[in-house]
Amino acid sequence: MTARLRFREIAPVLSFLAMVESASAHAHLKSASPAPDSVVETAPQDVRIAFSEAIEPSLSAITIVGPKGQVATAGKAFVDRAAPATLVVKLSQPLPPGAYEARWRCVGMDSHVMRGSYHFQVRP
Ligand SMILES: [Cu+2]
Repeated sequence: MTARLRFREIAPVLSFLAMVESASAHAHLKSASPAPDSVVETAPQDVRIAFSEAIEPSLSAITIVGPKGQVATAGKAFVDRAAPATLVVKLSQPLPPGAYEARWRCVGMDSHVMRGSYHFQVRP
């Protein structure tokens, strides 16, 4: 049997495995407060991101970066006691008006590291 034939035989198996892998859920952002691309009137006290599944707190993080590139978060993000899929981070002070970027990283049950970011604005 040639190597080529052998590959033909296993190719369907490989593509099936690839499908299973992509169909298995990584933890991803489901919703957030402030919401992505939102404009808020009142400066938030914290930022909360709800993921699609429970996450590993020690390997997950949220950083809020302000208009001048300053980090606006106080301390490490933690998992909400009442919601194991929600990561919360406190802000160091009520956010001054401006545009903010929320950068997040999380590790779900399948141990994949997922990252993303979104923007929101605090209105003057
Ligand atoms: Cu995954």
